[in-house]
Amino acid sequence: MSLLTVFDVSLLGRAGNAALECHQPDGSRVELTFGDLEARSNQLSHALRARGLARGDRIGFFLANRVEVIDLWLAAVKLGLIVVPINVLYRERELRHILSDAAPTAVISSPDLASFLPADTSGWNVTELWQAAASQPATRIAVPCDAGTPLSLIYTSGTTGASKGAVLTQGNFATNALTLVSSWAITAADRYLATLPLFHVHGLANGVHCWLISGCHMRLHERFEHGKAAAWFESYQPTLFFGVPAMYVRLLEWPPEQARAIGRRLRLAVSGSAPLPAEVLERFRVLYGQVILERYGMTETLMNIGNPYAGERRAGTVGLPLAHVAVKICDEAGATVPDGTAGELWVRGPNVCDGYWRRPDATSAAWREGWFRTGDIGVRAADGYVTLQGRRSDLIISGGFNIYPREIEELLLEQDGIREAAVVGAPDPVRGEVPVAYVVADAAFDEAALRVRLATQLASFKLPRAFVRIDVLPRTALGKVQKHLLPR
Ligand code: MLC
Ligand code: AMP
Repeated sequence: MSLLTVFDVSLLGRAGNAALECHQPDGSRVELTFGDLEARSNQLSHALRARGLARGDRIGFFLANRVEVIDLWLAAVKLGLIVVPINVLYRERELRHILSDAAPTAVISSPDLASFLPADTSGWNVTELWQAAASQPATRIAVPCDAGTPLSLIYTSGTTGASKGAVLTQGNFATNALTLVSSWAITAADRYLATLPLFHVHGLANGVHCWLISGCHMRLHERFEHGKAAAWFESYQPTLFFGVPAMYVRLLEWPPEQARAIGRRLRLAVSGSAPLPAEVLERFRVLYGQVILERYGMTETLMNIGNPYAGERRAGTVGLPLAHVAVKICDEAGATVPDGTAGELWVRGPNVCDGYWRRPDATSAAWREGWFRTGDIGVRAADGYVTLQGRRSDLIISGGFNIYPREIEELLLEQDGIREAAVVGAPDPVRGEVPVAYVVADAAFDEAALRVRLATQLASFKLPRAFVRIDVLPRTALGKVQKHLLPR
């Protein structure tokens, strides 16, 4: 079964139903039915074909949330293309790496973002491409695809510092969303407020796919803006919201009467991508009258474990394995540990990606006898609830965006005046963690100039919030930096 078959229940079966509302970057308001989305993506399929794209080709998008991202996704499903979503906050260094690794035929972008792409990128202007599509026929082209057809290369930071493309198939996306729609009782009557970025799996694989499969209504915003979010809840009256913990922390700022009114309309609020502090869950429950459902996933596996919809949503835990996922918790040697003992989570199921794009070494390091090693450390209670306790690597998660210290450390070491560098996560009340750099630097070190330089190279969420100068990094006898000994 291809992904299109399950989308067709909405694209064809609910063609006349209102599907999507959003504001475009030029301020214009768009309202579309599922039939409109079908026609638009058909026209785009013809336009992409006319530009030479065929099954298996990669096509990147470097765009903020807007309706064209949806059109592109649907056209790719129909043509068997492989979409490469690119975080709009990425800058030169990150962009260069992804583009050289994925080698997309082109990257679709808007003028404001296109200027950040390396000069040798084959960039397609979003407005021009959609203008060309508007004169194409609205008849469907559907290339035969099945669950094994790759649909997306999504870059996820690796412990090596350079990110790797997880090869996600049509079957991965279908399995993930079909399970979530049934597990979370999502129906065509729901109203989903979408503020998560569409270039990551939380907004894309969960948000967009649950919407298309259930046939509910979606309001899409360019991004979450904490000053406006509560007003959006009031005007749209969603029944469904997916967010990262930083968004829920922001929503706690809202006055109690308004929060309570929003909470009465809300049927389900889901949190993931970073740990949700138990205290935030409790404060949200008191204010909004809703118990947030926390779930756990990854780019490579989509969703793995979640608290139950009908059952105890236990604060501080990520709940129980989802219906299609096998989970085991292992020691370093790969043996299953008893309940109550911490170990690494290994997962297996039709949700797990095919491997890393053109990285057989990284793929064989991450998979063991059909199990994917998540790198997350967790413990299972006797009744099956899983609590995450951290990671094997020193990943920092800031506002739901992942940061691998090694990538920043490598860049710092290339700078004049820096002899040694170590980057760690410091606690932050809203974003969970923020990166802080410890540097051993000589007299040539100029922090202000360095900040300006780094901003052109790295996404803003990766820029160290502080540079702490120290005389020497604490190291083991073997020379490994002991980050836990750095002053915080
Ligand atoms: C943040 N910024 C964005 C942006 N999100 N810019 C453009 N588009 C976005 N989507 C920039 C802002 O411009 C600002 O830049 C800085 O980030 C901080 O923004 P803020 O609004 O002041 O911060 P805050 O209120 O803390 O909110 C940040 C946030 C953002 C929660 C909106 O962190 C966010 O959207 N996080 C979602 C990440 C996500 O989707 N993760 C899923 C990964 S998948 P400047 O220059 O002023 O600093 C995964 C698997 C799984 O992990 O299990 O889901
Ligand atoms: P990414 O590589 O961006 O897909 O991020 C995946 C990582 O986010 C996982 O490996 C976890 O470390 C983390 N993560 C996702 N959901 C949760 C959660 N509910 N609690 C804690 N960490 C989470």
